[in-house]
Amino acid sequence: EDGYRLWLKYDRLNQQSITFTNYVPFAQSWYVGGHSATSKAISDELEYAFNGLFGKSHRVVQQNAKLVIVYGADATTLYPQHARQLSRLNDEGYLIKIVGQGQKQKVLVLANTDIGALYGSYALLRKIQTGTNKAALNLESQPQTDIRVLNHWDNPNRHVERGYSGQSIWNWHKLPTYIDQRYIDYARANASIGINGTVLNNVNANAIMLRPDYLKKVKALADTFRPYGVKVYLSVKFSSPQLLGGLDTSDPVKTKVQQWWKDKVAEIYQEIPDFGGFLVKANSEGQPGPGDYGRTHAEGANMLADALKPYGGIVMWRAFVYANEKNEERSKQAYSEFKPLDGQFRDNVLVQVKNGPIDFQPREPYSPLFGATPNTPMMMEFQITMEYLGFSTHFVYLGPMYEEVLKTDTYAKGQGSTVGKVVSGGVFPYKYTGMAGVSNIGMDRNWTGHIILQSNWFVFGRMAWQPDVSAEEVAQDWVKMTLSNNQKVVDSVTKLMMSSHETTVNYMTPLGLHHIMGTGHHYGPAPWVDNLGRADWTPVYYHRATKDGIGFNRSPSGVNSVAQYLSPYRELLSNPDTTPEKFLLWFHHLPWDYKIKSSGRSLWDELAHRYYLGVEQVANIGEQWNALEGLIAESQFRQVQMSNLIHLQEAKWWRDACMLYFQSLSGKPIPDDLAKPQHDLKYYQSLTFPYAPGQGH
Ligand code: BDP
Repeated sequence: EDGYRLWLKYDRLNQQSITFTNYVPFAQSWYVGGHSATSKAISDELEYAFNGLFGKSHRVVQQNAKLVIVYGADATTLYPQHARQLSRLNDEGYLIKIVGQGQKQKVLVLANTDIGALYGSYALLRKIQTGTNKAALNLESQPQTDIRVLNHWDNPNRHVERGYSGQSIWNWHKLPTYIDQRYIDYARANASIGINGTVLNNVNANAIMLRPDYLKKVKALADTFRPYGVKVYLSVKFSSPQLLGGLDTSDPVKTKVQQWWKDKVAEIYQEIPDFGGFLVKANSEGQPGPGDYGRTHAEGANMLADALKPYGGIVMWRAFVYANEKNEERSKQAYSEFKPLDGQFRDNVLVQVKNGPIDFQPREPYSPLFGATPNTPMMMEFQITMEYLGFSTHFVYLGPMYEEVLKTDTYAKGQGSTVGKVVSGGVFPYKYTGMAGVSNIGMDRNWTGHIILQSNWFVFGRMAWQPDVSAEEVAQDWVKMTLSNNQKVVDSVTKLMMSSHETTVNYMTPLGLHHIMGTGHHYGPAPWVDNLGRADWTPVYYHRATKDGIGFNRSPSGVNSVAQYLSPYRELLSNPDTTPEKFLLWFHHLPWDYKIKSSGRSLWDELAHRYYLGVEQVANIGEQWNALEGLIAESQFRQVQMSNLIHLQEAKWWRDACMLYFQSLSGKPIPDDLAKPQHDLKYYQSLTFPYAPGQGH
């Protein structure tokens, strides 16, 4: 076991176990209806899974089957008693039913389409893998968002921007002829958690992807993924008409530019009839866009939307912008730019916005764009790759972070208008809804560079399907499927996972600090950096620490970004005494001796306390993990154990560098009971990492 199989391990169950005896009849006689490629994919998966789990697998005719998986007309004719329930489900939903008694007992997986049946089959396998009581097999599920996509920041040369798990899994050189087994396993893994799309290339897009020879390669991937319900999308460069088409402009209102896109889109659909659409990063961090011609984001997005519309394609237009003419404070800019455009986008455009208003920090308040646009679907963009969270050596489960964001109330239509509901169309009736996750996948044997980080891919899929699913429940499933069903392992690892995000925030950016990491590569702490191309790239801009205090005043007496939130959240955030402590220094600049409500400590002491606590918590992860030796497969165990050692070193580095730096401003002592930093500030400031992974466009 080296992690390659992810959560689809299907290792042999103990013959004495209840799970084995409960489910073995199904492995001995199962049937899958239909003749599509997806129906074959279901059969292949069952064959593989049942042989693994039970050591046997027999496909039989429908009449003799104890497990029947059917969809569409087959489902409603064979089981008319469930037709009503089925008709209430969408195309991707499924029902799992246990019917009859004793020898006559059957399990039914019913759906409207083959893809629904595929999702239902994976759900059933998950129930078996996690040892679910057979009596509990009565499920009805359908995705709450339409577009559930991974965003790969992968370049054509196989470098992955912000990737920490090796090269890109797309071997453009050998495509379209060579179909790596990894592509199929990738599709299986995604289908098993409900991910139904993939944007193959980096948002800092290379126009080459739209060249005819590359489209053939894209087609080969699309053909490979199709049986698994995974659609292919591309990131496009807005200046492609010039770069590829030789036009003298890419101005979206020019007919020749519009025609170029129409022709290109027609060419794509010729190859890939179910192509998903485009993802666009425009007028952001140097990328071209409609703003280059004085046009709005809506004008740019609509031009592409018009080209895609006849084929059912969509545009995901990113709201990650921070260079507006008003030169506003960075956290305010996306809202300022996009809120006024609400209602101006075509109905096949979604605006894709990062979860927080700055940039994937270890913790951010939600972006106020969620809840602000009744007429424009806001699509969630989470980062799964660990750009700001320790690359691929820190033990961090992101479920609780995603959950925190999705459960926050925007009050857009009164109480209960959570971000998750906005995203899934439950607050405003969006035509399309979606969630994107910036992928953490690479060529590393274990896919994500760290076994535990596989769980972030897993939880992203589960939360995109069901934004209100509990992070803890998902963690448990993942541990059981990936590591072990042993109760001690499940309890212990789930517990570590559930507190791991808070732990990381403690030793990196406690109390609402943000953007204090190393320049460019974002590896390690560098809160002292004050001289970059833009002030709003520097850590000092964000923490604003001086001898008097620390934090960014975004309250009404400062830059007033709180005004972008709705009441009563806005008022809550306006006052340090009512601001959740986790966001204190995000919204307020406070004196070092400001008294922290929850602890009674001074702000300085609280900061110290959290940095030190974070390191203790990381040490605890290592100890708890070591206690599981022998209960987890050797290779998985060692991989995590080795990463834990690096994790602890780096947590100490974060703590010591930040403490010394902030101390140089506050002049306050590190409390006596806390260990003194290993080195002096100069030492930490002198560290350089020219070859840190993941940087560069
Ligand atoms: C930042 C990353 C940069 C990405 C950018 C984006 O540092 O590599 O290109 O986000 O999302 O966090 O476009």
